[in-house]
Amino acid sequence: MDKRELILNKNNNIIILKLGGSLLTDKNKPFSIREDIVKGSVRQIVDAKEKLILIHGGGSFGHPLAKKYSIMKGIDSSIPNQVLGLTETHQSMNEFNSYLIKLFLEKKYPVLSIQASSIFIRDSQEVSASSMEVVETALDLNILPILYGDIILDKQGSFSIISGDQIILELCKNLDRYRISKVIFTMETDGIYVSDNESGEDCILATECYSDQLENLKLANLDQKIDVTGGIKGKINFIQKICNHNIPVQLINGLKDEYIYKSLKNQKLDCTNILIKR
Ligand code: IP8
Repeated sequence: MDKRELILNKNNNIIILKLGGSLLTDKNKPFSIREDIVKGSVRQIVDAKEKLILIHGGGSFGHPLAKKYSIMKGIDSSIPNQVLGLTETHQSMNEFNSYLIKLFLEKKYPVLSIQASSIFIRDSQEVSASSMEVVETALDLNILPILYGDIILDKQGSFSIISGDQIILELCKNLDRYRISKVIFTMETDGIYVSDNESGEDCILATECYSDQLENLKLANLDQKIDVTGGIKGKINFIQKICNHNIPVQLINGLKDEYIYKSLKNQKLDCTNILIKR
């Protein structure tokens, strides 16, 4: 039996954990890290010792620059220095990611930063993944792969942004040798809030919901900060697509005591669970 077969025979379940950019940074203040929250999140991941892939969002390192240069709209020669702005956006995300990577390494926890802009390319509306081998081989070696919202180039010679949520969806579609047991979105709220016609309450937490009910949820109106990749409505759209791969999704509050740890350990939480009908 070769090494690869041995690995395949082992338990190959993994979790995908997303740490939202608005949780980790102050989205209203460019380039500001919420250090205590980031450090607390890293510690909980290290303590949990679960096999996972970590994804983080852009927060104040990605969205303000992406907005300033209209990166989402693609190449536009009327925007001064747009291509330079594209590369600055990428570099800004790298710097934020390096901060996280260093925290893991200080705890002697093996992590590998994988740049989405190097492994994905867009072709019209579709994202294609050149290879998931790097991610899977890192997992084989018990290395925690870390990916993050980034810029993405496209085959038509333009560019846009690939959000952390889109990266998760691509992993759900393309991972071959690993089975994703759940996707956790860590945010600064308890989950999805809805308005309830029956009780007349206009903001209650949806604690459990089947993926096929997502479409009909009456979302409560919550404040939105700058988010070039779509806010909660965009997130629900991605969640539906993730669930189409039979993967349950959990949305949790990363500000609550040990919630990241507890979620990784499948403990009971006050949060939103999106379930799959079997
Ligand atoms: O915060 C966006 O990633 P997200 C990344 O996951 C950039 O939407 C560069 C704006």
